[in-house]
Amino acid sequence: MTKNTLSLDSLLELIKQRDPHETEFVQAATEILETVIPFAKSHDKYNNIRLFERLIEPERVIQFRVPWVDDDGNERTNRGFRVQYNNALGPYKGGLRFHPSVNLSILKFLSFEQVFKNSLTGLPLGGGKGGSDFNPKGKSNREIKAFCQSFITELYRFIGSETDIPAGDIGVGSIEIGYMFGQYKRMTNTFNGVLTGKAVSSGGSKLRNEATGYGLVYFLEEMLHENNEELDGKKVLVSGSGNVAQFAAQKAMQMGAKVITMSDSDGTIYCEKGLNEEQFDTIIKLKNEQKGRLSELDGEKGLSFINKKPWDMEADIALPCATQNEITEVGAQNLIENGIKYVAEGANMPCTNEAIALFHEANVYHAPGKASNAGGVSVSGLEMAQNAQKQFWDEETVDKKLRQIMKDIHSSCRKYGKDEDYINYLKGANIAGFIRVAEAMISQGQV
Ligand code: NDP
Ligand code: 2IT
Repeated sequence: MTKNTLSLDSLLELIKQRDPHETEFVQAATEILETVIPFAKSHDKYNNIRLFERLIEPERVIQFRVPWVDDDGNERTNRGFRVQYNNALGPYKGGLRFHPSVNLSILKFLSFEQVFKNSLTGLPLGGGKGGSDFNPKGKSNREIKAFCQSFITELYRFIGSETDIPAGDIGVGSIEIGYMFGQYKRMTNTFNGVLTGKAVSSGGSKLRNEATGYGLVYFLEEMLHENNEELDGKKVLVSGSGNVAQFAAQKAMQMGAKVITMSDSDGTIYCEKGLNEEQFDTIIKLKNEQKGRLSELDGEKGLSFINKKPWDMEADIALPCATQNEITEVGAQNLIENGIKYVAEGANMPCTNEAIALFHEANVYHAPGKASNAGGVSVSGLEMAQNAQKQFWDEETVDKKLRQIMKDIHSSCRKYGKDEDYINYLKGANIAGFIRVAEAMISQGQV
């Protein structure tokens, strides 16, 4: 137990003492608590160390073995996890990540962030995250299916449409969700909204696939409007070339931006004039149909490839859409020197805390993922609503709701993050996200 007074240092000390090796979780907790605790200390209702002790501790962590057989007949074993962080606002909700780097620290950081993100959406969603250290790269379709079926055979007993509703994340898209949903149905003899991100033919929502990337650009549009600027003609750096990156780039291009880069873990593909439709289609085909590497496109159709991240190119806007900590101090410094004005995170925690501090110092507008990438989970929430009502909404209806949610999240960030003529979006998002969760926790007896 910590002392009776609410203190950032003693909470961080408690976290580090309990889980000293969980560096990503410590990073996320520091980023959130540094802004929320000063706010809580000036509001009697929230100035309560015991509330924070509960907020930082996941309600439940589930870890399980995932046995499967590869195409050569070898018995393989991976680790599966689900962190059910906080259900004060609704059933646990958040994605599943399949990537060799997955461990408890990564999933605790993601699920802690998810609690605040889901709160910001205004929807009745608690926060969770799960996944496996399984590496989908280079696996056959049969192997992916076998793995997904085995994974959900273990996880199924802990989830449910009123309990915990997983979705996709890195390495998990509608194909993997489909395999898990099919197996869940067989095991439970139910057809309900236990997973989101399903194909529309299996009860998925229109625009769920596009939602994170589109929502990111809708949020960016709000940031620009705040300064009487437009996306049209702006130079944009996108990192990643998966689900979020593809639809962020597509929407930004539709709105007249020049998307100069996309990337994968080997490096960056670029066209200084901005990708044209043909170049963009080539990238999408390579990634979605051929499962190829961007380096294969070097010298093709006016595209060039470099073996590094996109952050030393000149642009107005950066949209990091790959993974955590992809913008470090050096990357941030390069972006600032090259005149970047806006950074909106499509990925979760793509900027280190040091990088964010540099953006704030340089008055670069920086939107944290928990605000700017909340479009994905928002449309997941809309998918749950459609499933519960046994209805399908058309694309226009979903798009309109998504735009409104992103607009509302921007207003919440502005409300709690505006200092004179600068908006600290991180502070605004953390405080606005905190208030809703704290209110619910307190009213439920802080259990
Ligand atoms: P995908 O698996 O579709 O794509 C991931 C992309 O990021 C790929 O281009 C991948 O390159 C790159 N990448 C992944 N890991 C690394 C790494 N360690 N180093 C460098 N590059 C990497 O995932 P998503 O697009 O769904 O997710 C991207 C980010 O967006 C993640 O941070 C995720 O948490 C976040 N997010 C996703 C949402 C969703 O709805 N899908 C919602 C909100 C946030 P490579 O192929 O070389 O690995
Ligand atoms: O990070 C995220 O918000 C997601 N991966 C989406 C979660 C969801 O439940 O749709």
